[in-house]
Amino acid sequence: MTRPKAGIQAARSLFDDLPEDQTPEVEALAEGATLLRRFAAREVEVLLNVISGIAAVAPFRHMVTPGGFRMSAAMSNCGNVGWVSDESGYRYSSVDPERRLAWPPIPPPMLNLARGAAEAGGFSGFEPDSCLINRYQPGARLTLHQDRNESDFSQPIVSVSLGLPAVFLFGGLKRKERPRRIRLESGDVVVWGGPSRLVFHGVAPLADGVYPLTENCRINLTFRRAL
Ligand code: MD3
Ligand code: FE
Repeated sequence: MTRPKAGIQAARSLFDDLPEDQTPEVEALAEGATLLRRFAAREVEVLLNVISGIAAVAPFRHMVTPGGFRMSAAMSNCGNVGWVSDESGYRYSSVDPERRLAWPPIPPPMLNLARGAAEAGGFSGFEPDSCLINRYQPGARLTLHQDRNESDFSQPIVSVSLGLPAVFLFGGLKRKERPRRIRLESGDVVVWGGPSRLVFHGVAPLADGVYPLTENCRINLTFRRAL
């Protein structure tokens, strides 16, 4: 009775020393929305390094909503324009208001990832001009909202999760629709386009945890064609 179990345990201990499974997997979430599990798993470390480089130029900051609330996620941007928020509203700006300088360009490893993911999600020719970098620490969240500051809703959005896992809230086209909860892990990529482009979405408060390369942070990259 104990022999097969011991055998399974022995086999398991062999796998314990292997790296985690990095096989990508495609999951259709809704019309136009595709979860590419582990699509960026092999690039997590490179991405975190290029993000550090961007943050050294354009530091993470907590923006203020038009309603006057400090956002719990810290943000920075790269690209021709960056998403900014203050008392006067949300908008895209070619100038970082903190530094009064242009945002750093999107580094090639990020741009290539965004193009490849859009293609894999069924959107060819995606050329993002903006990448919002959101940094979540435990307790940080993003309340349900729509992304509608972009000029062309036929363009998809590509999001890349890095670091600690998060529960993503995937709602419908009306705010009152109860959102589905989707766990996103480091290296997961989601492409949002077509009928899913204007769905309400958010991020549940980040749980405590430790991810070796980011300590207690989740970082999300959101690639958009803003202009
Ligand atoms: C679905 N960021 O910055 S990325 C945002 O994890 C934002 O930081 C979240 O929502 C984050 O606006 C979610 C996933 C995402 C981004 C844009 C979408 C999902 C979307 C636009 C339409 C539908
Ligand atoms: Fe959003």
